[in-house]
Amino acid sequence: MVKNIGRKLFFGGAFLGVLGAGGGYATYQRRLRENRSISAEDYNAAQNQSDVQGALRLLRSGDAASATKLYRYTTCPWCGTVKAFLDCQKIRHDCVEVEPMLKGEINESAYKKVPQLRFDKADGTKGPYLVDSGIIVDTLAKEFGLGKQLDSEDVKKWRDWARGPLVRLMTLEFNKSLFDAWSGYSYIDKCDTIPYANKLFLKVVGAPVMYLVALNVTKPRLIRDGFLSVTDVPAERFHKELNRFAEEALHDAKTKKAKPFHGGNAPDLVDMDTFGVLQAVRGHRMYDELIAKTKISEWLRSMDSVVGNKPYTS
Ligand SMILES: N[C@@H](CCC(=O)N[C@@H](CS)C(=O)NCC(=O)O)C(=O)O
Repeated sequence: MVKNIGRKLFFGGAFLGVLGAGGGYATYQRRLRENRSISAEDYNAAQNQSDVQGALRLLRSGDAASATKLYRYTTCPWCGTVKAFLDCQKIRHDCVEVEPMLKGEINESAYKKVPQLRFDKADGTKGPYLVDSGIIVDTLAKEFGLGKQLDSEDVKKWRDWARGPLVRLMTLEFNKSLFDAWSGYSYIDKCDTIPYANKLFLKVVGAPVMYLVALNVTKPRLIRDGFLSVTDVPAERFHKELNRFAEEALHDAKTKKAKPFHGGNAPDLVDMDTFGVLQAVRGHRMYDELIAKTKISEWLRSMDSVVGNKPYTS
């Protein structure tokens, strides 16, 4: 009898496990399809361009008639780059937290990735969107007088580094085990707008997917591109890259002295992108570790002060 119940529980559990894994895989494949259904370039091009120009004009003038909204995931590094830009330039905006599993907040958008910057009017009238962090930041940079930086090879080199290998090393460490991937989603517990069932679904299905993607996609790419070797410990390599940033990007080649920001006395697009990427793990044990173990803590403090953040405490 007890043996029978045990067997039923075992087969029942195995059945649910297979069902969960199958459901997770199907959801993942559907997302990939949706995410590829339209490119950011095509989506942006399909917006009413005179509305976009009008919205950018309002933004530049700081006009109260605009209500700029950043649709994002808190833990999305690319969303962080847009937020860092908006904060550094003191551009008034609200953040809308997108629930990462069903993404109901961006339902009406055919483009399914975040960040998305939406230029509504203050009276609630819907405005156009700009999507893709690189496009958003570059467009705003031109509007806000930072366009010349886009021509600098050095700026380009470090921005590519921040948006490429740095993001990947951070993602790998963030999802290094099933447990880590699960706890990486705990930020969502604080989002009152997200129903409990979605939170659970996110952890049960989302965390294993993130773990598998980190292991099978992110890690091999880092190895292929020479940013990780098979024997490297990802956290150590992540810290090594941040120290390289401190030693090379925050160093003036002419005076041979350290400088407060890559941009000199004020942040430039390199500082904004790098800081923005790292904000994806703000409050996570990875952020405390990078403050304790790398040479960028002073720069982080300076960036916090520019963007108007409270001083960081773990
Ligand atoms: N190149 C894009 C990448 C954006 C991206 O991949 N965002 C992730 C979140 S970090 C996303 O929305 N993935 C699709 C999903 O969650 O389904 C950008 O810079 O904005």
